[in-house]
Amino acid sequence: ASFRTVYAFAREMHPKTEKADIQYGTAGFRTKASKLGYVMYRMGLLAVLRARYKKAVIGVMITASHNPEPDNGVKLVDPHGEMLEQSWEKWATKFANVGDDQLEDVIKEIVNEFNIDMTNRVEIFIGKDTRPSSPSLAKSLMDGVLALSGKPVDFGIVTTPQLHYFVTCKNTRHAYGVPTEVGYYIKLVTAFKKLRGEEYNKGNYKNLIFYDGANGVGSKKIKIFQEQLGECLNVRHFNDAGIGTGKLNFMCGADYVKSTQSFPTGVPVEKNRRCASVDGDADRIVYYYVDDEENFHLMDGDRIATLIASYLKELLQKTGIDLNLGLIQTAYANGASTEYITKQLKVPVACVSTGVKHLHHKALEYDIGVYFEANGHGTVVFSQAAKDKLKEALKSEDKSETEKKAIERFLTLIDVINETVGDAISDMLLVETILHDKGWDVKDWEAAYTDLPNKLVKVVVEDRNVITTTNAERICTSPNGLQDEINSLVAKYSKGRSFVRPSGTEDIVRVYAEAATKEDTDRLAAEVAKKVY
Ligand code: NG1
Ligand code: ZN
Repeated sequence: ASFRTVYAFAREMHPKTEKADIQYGTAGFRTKASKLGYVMYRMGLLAVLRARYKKAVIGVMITASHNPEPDNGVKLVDPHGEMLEQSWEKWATKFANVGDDQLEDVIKEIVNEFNIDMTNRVEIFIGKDTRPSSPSLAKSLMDGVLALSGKPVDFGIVTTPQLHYFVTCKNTRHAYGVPTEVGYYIKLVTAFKKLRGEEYNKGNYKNLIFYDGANGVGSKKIKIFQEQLGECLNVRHFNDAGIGTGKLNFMCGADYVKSTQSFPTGVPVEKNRRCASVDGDADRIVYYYVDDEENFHLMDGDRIATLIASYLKELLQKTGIDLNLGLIQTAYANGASTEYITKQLKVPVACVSTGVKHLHHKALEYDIGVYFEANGHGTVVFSQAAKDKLKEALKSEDKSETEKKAIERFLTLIDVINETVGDAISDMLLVETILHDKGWDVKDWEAAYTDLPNKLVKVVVEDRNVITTTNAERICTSPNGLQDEINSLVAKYSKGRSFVRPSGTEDIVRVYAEAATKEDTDRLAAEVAKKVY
């Protein structure tokens, strides 16, 4: 390929407009949409190089998730539907920050380093959220893909997890499913209907959920699910402002509900009604309700994870098959959830650093790995060996009819789950399936354990990177002495726990604290925050 077009295109149509460097972080690049044109062009180039290197389809998602509408962002999706491999993040950063006239040199550098065959024909799958800036950014991205003779395949407006699913399906030659939107709905909806059976209301479970689409792509897509699910799952849908009405994520959506621990606007308050909110690209979900006294109750990612893990454990016991099951959390998981899952459910828990790629990676070590961030991003992954074992057992004559029924249910459950990445709507279908099967309403679900009061504080400092951490970010290794100070503050409070870490997505330090009472929690958070300033 001639790299000359790369420079010409860059200079004429996508010149670098920003002087300041940007960094490919946990969520890819994310900033004001107006600053991203040239970054998109360059990510188009990088995606083609990555695809040629991997000899596979690479995905590119244009979204800024729960950020306000004027923001946008971009993240690359690797061949198996995972986030871009960490060792390539520095290449992404380099591509974004060099001058226009250095682009060709950087391409040559990466081609040499990885011995990339530049004659491969490759496809790049592109998806975008509903932000008004997304179509023009997609155009810049496609120019980058075309400049290196890659083939862009535009899926239009899709959720982040849908794009991950398409990439996985394509690269597994449809073994995971059909790489189209229709294929995605058919897979999930068929499995869900099978699990639900004929009886839609069961015990305390009422077949009605209020759904907050955050005025984003989660609103557009839930409509298609509603059509296909029919009476089977009764979803009443709110916050559907559509494209460009300026309300995306505004006082609604999963991030708003989780971080303010309050009810979103746009959803009518009905006492004891099961509600769920998704975020701006529909990869996160939280549940909540308001009780008779109008108190707000949040069922976050920890709560979803424990529900799923306990259910899978029970079902697994019924199959009579021995598979190992683990739950992956981060330091932000509520201490009460960790205690409940280890002591009562006796499911082993692993703690990893913040960022879905860490959780996903760890989850792959188990036959069944359930992972969730407290903010509602997560899914379940099953090893190929586990799937094979279940399918084999279904044919075996040693298995009883009851066991076979459980195995069949287990296999169907796997099809409701989008294993490629956290998927708000797939997670909702899974939670609804479990609550329905148990005949539970939110209150029964909530009764499992009581969350410890917790608080998350942002601290603005001159350089967030002076704070370094170890042990899944729970201990800080610098600045010197800070951890000792945190230890002595924590020791004053019953059930106290606190840690600090630099954010990977914002220029701040996060302080987390929990303790037995709300007053203690607030005090502990404030005291630790003071040590960070
Ligand atoms: P940072 O900014 O590194 O704390 C935040 C979330 C993560 C994850 C990423 C990516 C918290 C405390 N942190 O990371 O869980 O979702 O954004 O979006 O919620
Ligand atoms: Zn998101």
